[in-house]
Amino acid sequence: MKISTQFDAGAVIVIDAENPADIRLQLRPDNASDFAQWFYFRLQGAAYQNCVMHFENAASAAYPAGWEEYQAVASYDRQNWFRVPTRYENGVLTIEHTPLANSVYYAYFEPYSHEQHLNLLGDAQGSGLCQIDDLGSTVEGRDINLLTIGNQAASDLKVWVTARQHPGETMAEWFVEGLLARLLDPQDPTARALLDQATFYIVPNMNPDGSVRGNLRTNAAGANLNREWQNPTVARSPEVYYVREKMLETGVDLFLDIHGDETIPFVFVAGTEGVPSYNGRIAELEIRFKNAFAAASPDFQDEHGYAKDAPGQANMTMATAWVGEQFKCLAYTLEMPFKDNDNLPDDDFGWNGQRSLRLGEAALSAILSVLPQLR
Ligand code: GEM
Ligand code: ZN
Repeated sequence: MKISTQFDAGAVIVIDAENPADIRLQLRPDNASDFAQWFYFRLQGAAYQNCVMHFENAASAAYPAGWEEYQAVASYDRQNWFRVPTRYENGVLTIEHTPLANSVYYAYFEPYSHEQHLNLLGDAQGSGLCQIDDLGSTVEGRDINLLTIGNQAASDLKVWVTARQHPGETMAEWFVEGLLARLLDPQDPTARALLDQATFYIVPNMNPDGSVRGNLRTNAAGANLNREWQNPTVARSPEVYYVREKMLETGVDLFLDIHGDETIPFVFVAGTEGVPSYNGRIAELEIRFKNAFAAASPDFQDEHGYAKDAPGQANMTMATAWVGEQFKCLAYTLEMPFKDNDNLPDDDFGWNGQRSLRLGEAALSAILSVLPQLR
């Protein structure tokens, strides 16, 4: 029996893997920080054996409450992923599964590889409606790519979407894949109406270094990018630095920052109620956006989510707060669950890449609903 991780986003510590009935593992922290929760590994040589995999340090995960009611995902081909029996007891996360083949993968959530990312860029450019620009290089020298879709007319509204500041939140890039596919569909009336009035600036992966490394939350320098927006630096957070510079060049009329949440089993948004300039205009836009989003997707809801920030108490180092304040615009953090969406549960798959992709498609309807009121 063998456990391996030498592939894109592979991450686990093996303590002992001799006995299939007692495989001892640990969560591996991000490469330059203490955040730990993401795991992704390959198990070989255990076909038809009842495998019991214990993560002995699960209680020290970044979000231990993320293990409550959580089920890990598994795949034989890395394309079709399904949930497997998982329990969290006495600080130990245990996956119990009998593989039906000699090679099987287990992960925290459905991965989105760097090859998929590069293919996403190529497919978008191939549409003839999308321009790829390089904004700069990450800490480890990977490209930070911006996709620009639209006529870039001076009068155009500017809609910005960033995703995967936190690399382990792979649902964010699945979401962008869905949003892009619909936006680039010349037969889609919502997409056509949007591109008549707006130019879209989309960064499908803010953190490619952390993604390849199998980090949960930080870039290769150990920076949590969603805490770098007030004072990014090229040395520690070039990913934020270069995107922020481009935003200051283009302006922003609407901003969505796409994330995943380890604990809350729902799809929800978090706005800018805590930034100094928050006012009735933005509050009205938020209501309009959420109503349209709920009409476009039963997977979206506004009952469960983060506690509202008190007036003036927003954390201004976060993307949504900084962008909302800097540009006095509608700005949302959009969260999808690592677990499942409890108002539309799917026992076989939970929340997954395809549901994230469909939500990205639906988000365009919500964006269209507020476009006329953005300025
Ligand atoms: C959050 S995203 C911002 C949370 N916003 C409010 N208003 N509480 C983070 O960055 O910690 C969660 C995530 O990473 O998805
Ligand atoms: Zn996040």
